[in-house]
Amino acid sequence: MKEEDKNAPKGIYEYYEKNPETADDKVFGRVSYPDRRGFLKGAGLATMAAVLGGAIPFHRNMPAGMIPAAFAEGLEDVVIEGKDGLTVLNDRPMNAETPPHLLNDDITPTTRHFIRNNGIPPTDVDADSWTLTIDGLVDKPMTLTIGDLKKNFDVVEQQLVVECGGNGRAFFEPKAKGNQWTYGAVACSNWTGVRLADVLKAAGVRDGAVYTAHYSADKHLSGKADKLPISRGLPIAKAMGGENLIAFEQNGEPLHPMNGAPLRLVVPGWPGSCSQKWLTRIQVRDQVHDGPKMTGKAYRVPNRPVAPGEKVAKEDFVIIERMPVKSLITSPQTNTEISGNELMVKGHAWSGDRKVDSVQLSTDFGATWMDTDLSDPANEGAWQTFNAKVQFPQPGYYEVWAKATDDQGVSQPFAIAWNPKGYLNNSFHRVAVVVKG
Ligand SMILES: Nc1nc2c(c(=O)[nH]1)N[C@H]1C(S)=C(S)[C@@H](COP(=O)(O)O)O[C@H]1N2
Ligand SMILES: [Mo]
Repeated sequence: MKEEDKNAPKGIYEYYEKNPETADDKVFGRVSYPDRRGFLKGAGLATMAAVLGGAIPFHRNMPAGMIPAAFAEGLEDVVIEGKDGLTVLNDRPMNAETPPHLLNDDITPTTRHFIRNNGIPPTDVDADSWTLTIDGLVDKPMTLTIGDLKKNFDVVEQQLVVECGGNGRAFFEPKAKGNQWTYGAVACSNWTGVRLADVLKAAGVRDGAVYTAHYSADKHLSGKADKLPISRGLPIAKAMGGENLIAFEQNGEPLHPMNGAPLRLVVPGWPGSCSQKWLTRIQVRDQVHDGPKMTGKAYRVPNRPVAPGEKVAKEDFVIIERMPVKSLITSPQTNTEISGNELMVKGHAWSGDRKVDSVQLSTDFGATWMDTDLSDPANEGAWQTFNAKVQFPQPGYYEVWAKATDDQGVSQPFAIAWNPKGYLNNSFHRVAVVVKG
């Protein structure tokens, strides 16, 4: 076996084969969540039942470690409790995205918020005893419970976009390694929490602070306690922006276990990886953070445009900061057939930490563009919603294309700006529509 293969993440089959008794614990993580019983609950059987979408009446007859036929049929049959209609891209770690037409709501329901895990989520999460430590280059290091956060700081509610830096990777040619996200590693839920900036101010950030470092309770895929799956951070200036939350509620309820329960960062407009889930510690550092997935080529792009397939030296990669201007058509679903010659088109647009000025649609492969009605964002960091009625001159095959332009005059490109790791694909979203006579 080549070195590369040995270290590749294991899929479900391989894992069950090797270690059947503990496989579903390892694959899905055990979660005990006091006020939301029913999610992957702890015992292997309950975990399995939750993933299969129902209790298993004849479970006593199941050989230990048998892979249910539902999995054998493929990942599309994996049901994640509390999620609805997501496409599972990887089972270990769990990664699942949302088809565009299920993102039609202005506020993304928790059931449709994508899941991007780098490791194994924590088990036995107890929101009441969970603590967050702020330390490093601060005057007053502190350890706070979620109760302390609620009591000592302004509690705010914000609609915030979380988008994975690798959203759209599936369309890179040559292919980039990693989860093959198409369109749906993005969501805009309503988050409740306290401002990261307020907490950092209370701790007293000292002169010389450069970057934050975020730590969490999920485990590395290897199971080794001294290895972290991911620990990212933010430049101090971004961390002190009022838009970032330390969140304990998602759409008015405790966070979904796969979205970081009981506590996470939500950093709108920057790669989703900045929004550390299962947050336990924020350290203030006097240098750019160098935790796992901060260094090398992770969440980085070349410092100049490169040709598809071009090799780029490691030192020429820079950390991705804001996410680029982008739009998504959420209605109609692609491959819709209509009769008649008109169709309402709806979707969302966002641009890092900027506002979107306009979204235009084309039904003639980009030759002409029409304007849409575009809403203002509900708050800084929320996506905006566009609507327009499009008309088709005669029956046949059409594509509806969407193009957003932000308040700095920057538009989405037609083609992907290729980079080795497949980040930041903000090319036009295209949906197919067939008009029947
Ligand atoms: N602790 C922890 N935080 C994490 C991750 C992770 O694997 N572990 N994944 C990050 C990445 S890459 C993304 S895109 C977002 C996704 O958030 P979601 O799973 O709630 O959609 O979480 C980020 N926070
Ligand atoms: Mo991500």
